[in-house]
Formats: sequence, C-alpha cells, structure tokens
Amino acid sequence: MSTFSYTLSARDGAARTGVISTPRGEIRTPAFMPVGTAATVKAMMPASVRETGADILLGNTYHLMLRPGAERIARLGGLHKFMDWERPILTDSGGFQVMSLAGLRKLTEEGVTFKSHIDGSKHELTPERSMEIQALLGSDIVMCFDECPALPAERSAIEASMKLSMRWAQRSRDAFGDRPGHALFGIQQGGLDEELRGQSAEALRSIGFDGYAVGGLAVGEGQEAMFGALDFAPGQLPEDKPRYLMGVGKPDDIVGAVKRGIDMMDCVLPSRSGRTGQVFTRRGVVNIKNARHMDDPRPLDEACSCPACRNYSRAYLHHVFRSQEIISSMLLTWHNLHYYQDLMAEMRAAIAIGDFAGFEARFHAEREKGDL
Ligand code: PRF
Ligand code: ZN
Repeated sequence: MSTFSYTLSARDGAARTGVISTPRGEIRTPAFMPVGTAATVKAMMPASVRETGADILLGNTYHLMLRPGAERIARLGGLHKFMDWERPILTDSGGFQVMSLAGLRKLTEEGVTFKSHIDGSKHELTPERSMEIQALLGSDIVMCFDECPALPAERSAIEASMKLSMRWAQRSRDAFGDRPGHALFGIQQGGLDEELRGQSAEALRSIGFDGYAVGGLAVGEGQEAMFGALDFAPGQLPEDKPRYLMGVGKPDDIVGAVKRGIDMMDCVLPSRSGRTGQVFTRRGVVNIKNARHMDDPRPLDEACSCPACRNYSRAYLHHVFRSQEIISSMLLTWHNLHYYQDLMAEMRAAIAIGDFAGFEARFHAEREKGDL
C-alpha cells in the first residue's frame, strides 16, 4: 500500500506547487478543499463536486460526533462510504468549532466540555477522543486537537493558548500512533506575533508531523494583518511538508496566501454564498438577487465552463433564486466551487511556469474592470 507523501514540483518566490499522494488519490497543490461539514457538500452530489476539480473534501469532527455520531459512521463503513466520496478527506479536530459554535463550554488542561448546539446535550472532546473520532470516520488527513482565541487578544492569552495547543499537539501525536496511509497535521498558533509563531513552529517540528497548518488566522484580524502574519508564518514551518491555512477565505485572500507559501485551504464561503445568492466571478462578486439581472441573457461568468454558466442565463438564475427553487442553490454552489477550483488550477499552472506575478496582475486587473 502506498503511503502519504508530498512532492514539491516548482516554486516561484514563496509560492509552491506540488502533489500530495495518498492511497485514496492525489491532491494537487495549491489545493482548495470544499467544506462537507455534515457529510455533504450542501446542494451538491459528490460526483459534481469532483467535476468542479476538487481532489479532497473537508469534514468536521464536531458536527459528525454530535450527528449522526462517529461510532455509527464507523459501523456503516466509514465517512467515505457513508457520503459516497472515495477520494481523500481531511477532518478538522473539533476544538475550533466547539469554541465558535457550542453552547456553554469549559476549557481545561484535559480538553473541552460543551453543550451541543443541536440539542443541548453534554459532550467532551480531548486530544485522545478527537484522534479516536477521526480514526472512526476514516479520515485521510487528521488534524491535531487545538484551540485559539479570537483576535484581537492579549499577548499573554495568545501565548497561554498556544502553549496549551502545543501540549495537545504532543498528546494528539501520541494518541494517533502509527497509521500507514493516514496523515496527522500539526497546527501552528500564536496569533500575529512572530516570536510566538516561531515557538509554536519549533514545538511542532520537534514532535514531527506529516503536514503543518497555520491556525488562528482569519479570526477577526482583517486581511492586511493576516497577510502580515503570512509573511513569516509559513517560512517557520518545514519546507518539505504541506502547509495548510485553515478556514480561508475570499478569492483575494487565497491568492495572497498562495503567494506567501500556503499549499492548502478550506472555506465555507463558495458553498455557503451559493445558497445566499452571492456569486464569485473573474470580475468580482455578483449578487444574483439584484433586479439588474432580471432580463440579462448572458451567463454569470463568460469564462466559466460550469453548468450554471454553460446552460443558463443570469435571468434564469435570478428567477430561480427569487423563487427559492432548490436548483438555485445547486447551480450557484456549483458555479462558486468551479470558480474556486479554476482559480487554484490557474495558480498551479502559473507557479509551474514561474509566472505567479503575471497571474496575480491579471487576477487583479480583471476584478478592477468590475461586473457589467
Ligand atoms: N484550528 C482548527 N480549525 C480551524 C482553525 C484553527 O485555528 C481556524 C482558524 N481560521 C479555522 N478552522 N483546528
Ligand atoms: Zn460558472
């Protein structure tokens, strides 16, 4: 059985392109991972998600442990079979979602106890239980159990939280054990502070992981501050392992992150926005709800080859959105995911030929033209 590996094939400045090989298939990097929180990428069939160009999906420990339960998914043959996605799945470890979604919660050295946002029932997550749940799900890329404050926060709070997450990273490593073909990623914390980020990176490197995430960003600091941290954070992590920026972001965030050395990203934005009528195009954001689309025979994005753009007018998409037809969520989500995957493919191609600067200039120039 082949195991997990990362091959870097080209770099352009700090930007990199390569391939992560797993027993369930290859992940071309930079990669965007659509979010399939509840064992579905909402409004999309798995084969359609694949058609947009996705190599890997993200799933969530927090949601799946609460409903339908990790043991149940394991009895039913694991998450891949359960949701009919046979390619790689990365699962987040739950701590971040507990802190942002759960009701009453209590954080201790041991882990976190919390009340479910679904029915108020009481649960506990620890590094050990998170590793157990992610193994029950059959996740290909398992994330360490971590925790982070929203920004802005006191340096002392960021430091204490980072150090706790590093102790949890060691416990995650110990509990994960040796699982050929499955990877465990560490998560760097430390807010916007270069020294704390450096200490966190050092702690993770000395434990040793198959990949490294930059956590604790996109938590209220704004793009400029996030880019400021990304000017040093990826460079503190091992070069020969994938680097994953968690929970990012808008198309321009993604371009800026790749430019600074990030290889993987995930975000609910393209799928969630598809359901609220917000559409990402090469000319910027379009709101399909707007009355100006009512008589418009043109596609959403002239350069897009997704079914929403190939087969339908803006007038139709406006109509089904206004009528709250289910196909509206399906088509807009498909388009948004397709747009994100095209963006990743364009960046991979640009890095491969050493023209990321040219790509970036065209990306911004097209957006500046605006829609219409
Ligand atoms: N840690 C984990 N998941 C996350 C984050 C984190 O810091 C973020 C921060 N943007 C999103 N998702 N485990
Ligand atoms: Zn499209």
